[in-house]
Amino acid sequence: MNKQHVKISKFLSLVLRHEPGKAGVELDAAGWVPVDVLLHGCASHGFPITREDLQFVVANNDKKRFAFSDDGQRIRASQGHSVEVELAYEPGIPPELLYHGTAERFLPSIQSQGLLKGSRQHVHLSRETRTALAVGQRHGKPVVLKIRAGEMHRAGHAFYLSANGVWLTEHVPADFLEMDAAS
Ligand code: HQG
Repeated sequence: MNKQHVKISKFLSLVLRHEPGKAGVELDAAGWVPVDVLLHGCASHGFPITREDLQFVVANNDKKRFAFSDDGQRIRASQGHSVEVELAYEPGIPPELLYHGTAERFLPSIQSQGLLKGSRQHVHLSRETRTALAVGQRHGKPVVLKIRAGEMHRAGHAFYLSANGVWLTEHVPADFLEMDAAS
């Protein structure tokens, strides 16, 4: 992706996850918006995107953040929303261990409350420590937490795998967390 593609990807994240009004569009209950409506809305809000660029960004986005519907007529973000959406992923069985990257300064609060979804719809967990580390770095001095996801699932917590490979859950109680991912 070139610089322009990254700019488009960031704008799409804003519109499709957080503030659809920035492009004058509305998401349906599952987070979808018709592609034509989106392109028209972006253009009329000072951010014109060609259909080719949109297709390129969806296909080549580093985290595959966006997906077209099967008929190609609609688009949505696969996860990461702060607006309320019902993504309708099937509950799944997570790997025994998952990881979450955060900043060191959040640890005391995480230790007492567990992982909270904050402004998003879910807590986001990664299969790999490398991804978790990169996520944590965005917030400050990174720390990678290990989540005993298999145990958590057996204790009745639902997990969902997003279309782009992120594991989602409502809340991770502190009991299932290990502060030192290397241990
Ligand atoms: C922290 C990226 C204090 C949490 C990534 C995180 C991800 C607490 C921050 C996606 C806490 C929320 C989401 C507690 C959690 N006390 N802090 N009890 N519980 N936190 O950005 O997971 O590149 O909403 O650890 O790949 O960092 O945008 O969540 O540090 O999948 O596609 O509160 O964003 O994807 O921050 O990132 P965020 P996140 P994209």
